[in-house]
This record gives sequence, structure tokens and C-alpha cells, in this order.
Amino acid sequence: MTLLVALTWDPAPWVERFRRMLPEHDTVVLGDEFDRNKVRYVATWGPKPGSLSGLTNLAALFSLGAGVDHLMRYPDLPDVPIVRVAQDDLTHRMSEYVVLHCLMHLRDQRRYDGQQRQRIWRDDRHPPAAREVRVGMLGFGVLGQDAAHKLRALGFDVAGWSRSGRPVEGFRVYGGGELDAFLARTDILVSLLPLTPDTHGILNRDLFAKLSRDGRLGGPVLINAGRGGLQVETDILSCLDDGTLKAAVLDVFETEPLPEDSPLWGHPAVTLTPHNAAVSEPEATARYIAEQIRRFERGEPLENVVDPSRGY
Ligand code: NDP
Ligand code: OXD
Repeated sequence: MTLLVALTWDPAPWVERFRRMLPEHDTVVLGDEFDRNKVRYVATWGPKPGSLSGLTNLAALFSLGAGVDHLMRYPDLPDVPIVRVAQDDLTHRMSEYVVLHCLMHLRDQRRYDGQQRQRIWRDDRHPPAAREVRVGMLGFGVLGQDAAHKLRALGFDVAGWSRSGRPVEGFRVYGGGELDAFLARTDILVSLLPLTPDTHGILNRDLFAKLSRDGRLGGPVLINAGRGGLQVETDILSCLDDGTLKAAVLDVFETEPLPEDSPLWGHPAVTLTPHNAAVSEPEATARYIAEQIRRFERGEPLENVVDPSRGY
């Protein structure tokens, strides 16, 4: 049986691992000579139109990341189960990112970075305690919940918002219809939503204006590590300029790579990273996919299967 690796970036590190971890399968890449009828599995990120056609015996598609918006956009998506990445290595990386930036804002670290550059010794503030800062996880799935547990261990006051409002032990979870109440109690908004037709552009001026105005940080902070399509960048910039937002930490952008002329690069209240909050590390991700294939071949259900009707 054949596993096709269909990537927009260099497939070599993935092919080496799949061949090592699944020696009983043929691993091929686009451009190789191979029989499309024998392809049983595809591991992919951002497949080009046409690259998945004619796979008559396909059993499952594996996204090489947690998000699947890259697949939902694909015309003629094969009608097979789509498995996304939900494994500890990626999850822990995202939690590191979220915790890092919540702490950076709790402790006002950017201000001290600025003071250091100017050789200023000034200590005229009493930072709030973590328990006095309310973090709101916009999207309370695998990533949002793991980060929430770690933030809570540090003392932050954490709540979640999800479509279903499904209870999560130990946290107040707001359901889809309770967005305003959730925003009103949020000082640091952490966006870990998938990009779907329902969430596109959700991070806009209307939403930012509903965030808490009485928090201990002196204004709401946005952290978006979900997808760039969730945010309206002109709104983020104008809200930073008029004080609706105090600061923004952005890992994802409407256009990636972020264009050189974007005003986000030089804005003093913006921290940005190049969409690497939680990379899919090849060894851990290939191991996860190989395990899923083995489960499937033992007749066990695949895990973390996407619901195409919801888009995530
Ligand atoms: P999950 O599917 O586990 O969680 C998604 C959460 O979003 C769920 O709580 C879901 O609600 C909620 N949600 C979805 N749609 C809506 C909606 N319309 N209204 C309210 N809530 C909604 O995903 P993960 O936590 O694993 O990943 C989240 C996203 O993080 C990925 O889709 C990807 O875009 C991004 N990501 C970014 C990375 C980076 O490096 N920047 C790396 C990895 C992922 P419910 O619980 O009710 O289903
Ligand atoms: C992902 C990502 O979805 O890296 O995994 O963005």
C-alpha cells in the first residue's frame, strides 16, 4: 500500500521518517512515478489543486498540522476521513507560546526591554498578581484547554469560549451565544479558534470593544495564534492606536509571509512571530500519523477526525 506525501515544502524529512516508521508501505512524493490506484493514505499540507485527484483507493487523509482550513479550501476534496494533528509535542509548544506571552504582559516585560535599551533604572509600578488577570481562551479545544491548565497553575483566572459550551472540569466555559459575557470578563484574549466560515474576521473592532475595560493590565491584550483569517488587521491597528486594545501578540496574519510594508512590523504595541507558535515537528508528527495508520489497519477507529460540515 502506498502513502503519498503531498507538500508545498521540502518533503524529504517527512519521507525519511515515514519510510523508517512504516517500512511495510511504499512512501512516495508528488513527481515520483507511482500508481495512483494504490495510494491508500495521503499526508499533506496545502495540497495544490489536482494533486489529490484520481486516488481511487484512498482510505484517509492526514493533515500535517492541527488546522485543516488548508484542506477545506481544496476543490474536490476526496470524501474520506481527515485526521488532524492533536498530539502532545504540538500541544505543549502552543502552551509554551501562550504562557510566555501572558507572562510577558503580566510583568510588562516590553517596557523593561525599552528601559534597558535606554539604560533607565525605573521601578515605579506594582505589577498585578496573576490571579488578578483574567485570561479568556477564544476556542477551548485541545490547544486552548492545555494552555488554560498551565496558565491556571501559574495563578491566572482563566475561562473558555467554545461553540458548544461543553463543560470542562474546573473552568467556566461560555457557549457560542455567551460571547459578550465572556469578553466582558477578559483582560487577555487568547485566540485559538480554527478558521471556518463562522470564525472568519471574528477578531474585529466590534469584538475588541466588548473586552473588559477595568482590568489590571491597563487595557485588553490580544494574542492570536489561531489563524490570520480570524483577524481584521486594520481594526487591530486602529484599536491599538485609540486604546481599545493595549497590545497585540500575533503569530498568524491575513497574508503570510507578512508583507514587508505591513504597519504591524513597526507598531510599538505589537509583538509578532512568523507562524511558528506550535510547529509540527516531523519526528513526533510522523510517529503520530504512523500510529493512526496502524490503528486503522487493526480495525480501530481513527482519532481526531475532522467534521467537514463544521470545517474543523
Ligand atoms: P480543536 O478543534 O480542538 O478546538 C477548536 C475550538 O474552537 C473548540 O473549542 C471549538 O468549539 C471552538 N470553535 C470552533 N468554531 C467555533 C465557533 N464558530 N464559535 C465558537 N467556538 C468555536 O482545535 P485545536 O485546539 O487543536 O486547534 C485550534 C487551532 O489552532 C487550529 O485550528 C489552528 O488554526 C491553530 N493552530 C495554530 C498553530 C500555530 O502555530 N499558530 C499550530 C496549531 C494550531 P467546540 O469545543 O464546541 O467544538
Ligand atoms: C497548524 C499550524 O495548524 O502549524 O498545525 O498552523
